[in-house]
Amino acid sequence: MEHEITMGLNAFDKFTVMNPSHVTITGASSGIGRACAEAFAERGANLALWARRQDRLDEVAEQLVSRHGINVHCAAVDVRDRDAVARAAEAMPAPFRAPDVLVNNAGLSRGLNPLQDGVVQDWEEMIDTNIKGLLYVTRTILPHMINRGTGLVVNIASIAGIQPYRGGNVYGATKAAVKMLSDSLQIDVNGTGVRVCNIDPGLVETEFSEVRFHGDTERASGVYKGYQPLTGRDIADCVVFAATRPQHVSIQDILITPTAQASVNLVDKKL
Ligand code: NDP
Ligand code: 8X3
Repeated sequence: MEHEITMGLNAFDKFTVMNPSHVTITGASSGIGRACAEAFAERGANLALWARRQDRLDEVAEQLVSRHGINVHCAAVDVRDRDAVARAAEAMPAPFRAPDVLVNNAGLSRGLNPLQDGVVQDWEEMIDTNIKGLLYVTRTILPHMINRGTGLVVNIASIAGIQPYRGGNVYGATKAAVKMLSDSLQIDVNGTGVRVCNIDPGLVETEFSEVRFHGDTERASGVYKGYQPLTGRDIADCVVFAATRPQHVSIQDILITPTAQASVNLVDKKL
């Protein structure tokens, strides 16, 4: 799992660079999750990939296995379904049940209505996926990491959980919850050897806006016009950075935006 590199003149300078061998990623069929799969595969990690769209996962797996010769285990899992999460975890080859890295990435936004015009079904989908789904997955995998005494849980939250914007209401609330769960988890796992990294991305061009606008691709592409948005790979690089620090280093929190985005509401667009 790890390579030892000895540096400097005394014992305190000795550190261990982590090289994850097993990584479990939720929401790996698209966007940030898929980019994480690619980035870890390039480093030779074996992958467990979860999402609902099995055909997409199979396509990702086929590509990564042929390019990098790694093992990839795919499972069609809806993280909102607690029993399905438990069954999928049970069905995984043993090393993935206690992966070196768990990337809690599966998530979505639905709609951009002010709260007074909100669609309850959309609210429930976001809450069930972004909060409850993340909890189900973490509850299933974390105890195995704790038993082993190492592991990294990466939670993909959002700038939308720190700063509000019009219509972001429930989505932002779910991401504020993710951030609070990351901060709480830091405390709960303290002393176990398990590390937690919360990542708050700004605007990343993925299928996110297409999902938010229920398939309206024209409206979705408008979100990313007039500036250079982040890519899934930009976020994956942060995840890999956190995952490859020596065991004594914990990257607790990363806020990453496009250079054109100063805050959630201020994007320098040249339209
Ligand atoms: P995408 O829509 O491209 O990817 C979302 C992924 O989540 C897909 O793989 C999707 O797979 C999966 N997913 C959604 N619902 C479920 C579910 N119920 N069970 C299992 N998997 C699910 O968007 P992003 O890559 O942008 O989103 C990834 C994460 O990043 C999300 O948590 C999002 O909130 C967050 N984020 C995104 C930002 C952005 O600007 N794009 C900025 C900040 C945070 P499938 O449909 O196959 O199930
Ligand atoms: C996604 C970023 O600003 O589109 O979490 O909500 S934003």
